[in-house]
Amino acid sequence: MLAMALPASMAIYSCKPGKISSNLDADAAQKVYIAPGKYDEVYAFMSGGFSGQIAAYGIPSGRLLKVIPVFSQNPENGYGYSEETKPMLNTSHGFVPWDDSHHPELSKTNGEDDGRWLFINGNNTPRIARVNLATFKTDEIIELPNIGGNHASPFCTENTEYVVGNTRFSEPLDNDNGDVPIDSYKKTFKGAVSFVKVDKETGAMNLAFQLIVPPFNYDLAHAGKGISHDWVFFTCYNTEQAHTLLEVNASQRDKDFVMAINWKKAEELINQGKGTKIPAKYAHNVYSEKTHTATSTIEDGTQILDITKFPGLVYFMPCPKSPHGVDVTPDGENIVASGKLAAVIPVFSFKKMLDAIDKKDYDGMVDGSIPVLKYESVLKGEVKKPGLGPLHTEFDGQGYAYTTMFVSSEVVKWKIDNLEVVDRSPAYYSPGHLVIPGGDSKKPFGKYLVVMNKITKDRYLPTGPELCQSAQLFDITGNKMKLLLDFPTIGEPHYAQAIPAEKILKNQVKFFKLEENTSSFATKAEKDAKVVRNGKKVDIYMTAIRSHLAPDNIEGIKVGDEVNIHVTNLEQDWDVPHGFAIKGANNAELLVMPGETCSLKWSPDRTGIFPFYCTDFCSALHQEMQGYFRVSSADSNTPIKFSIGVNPVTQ
Ligand code: K7E
Ligand code: CUA
Repeated sequence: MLAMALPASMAIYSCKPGKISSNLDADAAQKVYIAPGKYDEVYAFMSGGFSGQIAAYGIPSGRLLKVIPVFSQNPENGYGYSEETKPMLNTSHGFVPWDDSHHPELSKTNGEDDGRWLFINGNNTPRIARVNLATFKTDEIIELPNIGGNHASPFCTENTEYVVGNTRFSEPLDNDNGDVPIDSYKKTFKGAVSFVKVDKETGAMNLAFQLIVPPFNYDLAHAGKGISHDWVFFTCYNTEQAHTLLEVNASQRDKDFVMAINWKKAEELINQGKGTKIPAKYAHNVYSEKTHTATSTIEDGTQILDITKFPGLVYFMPCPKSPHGVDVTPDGENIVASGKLAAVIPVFSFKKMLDAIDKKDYDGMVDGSIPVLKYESVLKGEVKKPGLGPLHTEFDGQGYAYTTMFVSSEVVKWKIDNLEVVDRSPAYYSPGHLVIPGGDSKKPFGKYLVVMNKITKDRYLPTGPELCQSAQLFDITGNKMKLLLDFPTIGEPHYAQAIPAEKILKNQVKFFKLEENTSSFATKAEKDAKVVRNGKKVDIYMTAIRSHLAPDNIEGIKVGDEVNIHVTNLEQDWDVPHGFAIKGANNAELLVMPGETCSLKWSPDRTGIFPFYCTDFCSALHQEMQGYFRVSSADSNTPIKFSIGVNPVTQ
């Protein structure tokens, strides 16, 4: 959540609790009503914030469709608990089963959302994840070295050539001696911008290079498009370079910066061999749909470019008052940066920026060599009196921009060509990000706007000390925004992406083909189910199909064994997962998709009979889908024995 130091007079909400939603559309109920059995028009993917996950919603209904586990263990389906998925959460710090995810970003082709992948940042232990939207599974996570707080991340260039990220907390580079006095900040701390290359066909990521930048706090980013294709823009605050009480010390300067990076130029320099290779350790985790298994590799080394050594790579544009969001209009010409403490919204012109660069229209240098362009020279204009606390802006493709006002709790619609405010609507309460389908792309779909609020107050039935975070859906087809719906969200959503459903629907994987399952622990037919002891290690090759687990009677396991149960779901049909859980296992369940193999590690600590069962109500005889382990003492002679269907009850 954003916390800000504000003069007392500003620290008020314009919308008092209990205020009636006067902007409510008279036909709101009809507009959000999706008849039973009908699909929503749009998918919205909202970050889970401190939940570390992504939630997929149907819009306009606001129905929660799925929580996609990304950075946090998810006992609901065993993500991060199964042997196959644990490597996804590996980092250079070891297993990190949680993160703080803020900015989902859809992959783009020609500047348009293509519905293939969804990237998202891990803010705490810097990582970028890639979710496959054909399976709604996290396929890849790459750690980013040399940074602290991967907040300004991940944002795609126009054809997803790169996803970029920048550091929120500057710090010494990993390989420098980091054991330095904190007050040596200005000398020893650095920022680093990561460029992660994305393979066009597979989506596979790799850390191509990093730019070493001044030790500011980098907050958000968006890449250019169209005429600004070659550029990416970051906001920075704390250009004061404070390292304590930032609330006060990072709000000293009247203007901070938007940092413009010519990524094409950076790429050229790297291709010309101008990069410097430095040691850096980071995890790169990849999940395979064929083996149904993730592998984690610790990579070593990255290439850097020190921006002070390469003129023309980076420029700073002054931006009022601790800017937060930076958003680029669909045509790529205007760059909108929102200063959290500013009373105006500055809109920069890309053409003017190029012009100012040509004319060397500078207003000083950062670090003696990186030009600061003159504010007046790069400014298209300011949106006047937009409200208080502008944070984020999206576009409808009809010539309008929509900006959230955190402090005055409203969404403001303004016209891009003349920068005039044309409508405003209260938001309940304190909106952070907002999303319009395609709203940060070259071709917004428009129609809906979802604003994600930080404070719920009185909008829902209370739920103890913590109230749920809240999203609000607006109809933006008319001149006036119309409020349609409130709906609660998981965690704290920051950014979201929304996309017409058809772009996702057509790629859906319904089940995994059993014949393509190359897991070394797969059991492709029930007759091949078996139990294998190897010293203290026991591997159980189990199958699941409606409505039994095979084998279902297993004996000969001993206290102190390491038991790995590999369950293959033999179903070849949509929507028939089987679950697997064991009494007392210090672990979550498995939820095994059709055609998939998942493994649960279990170390029984006492003798006895341990039931296991399928947790997903899969058929009329689901309650019969169960079995027993017999666990004997460590020194017993109980032989390994497994069966299904022998010793009938009539015996
Ligand atoms: Cu919440 Cu994008 Cu992390 Cu703004 S950020 S609100
Ligand atoms: Cu399988 Cu219940």
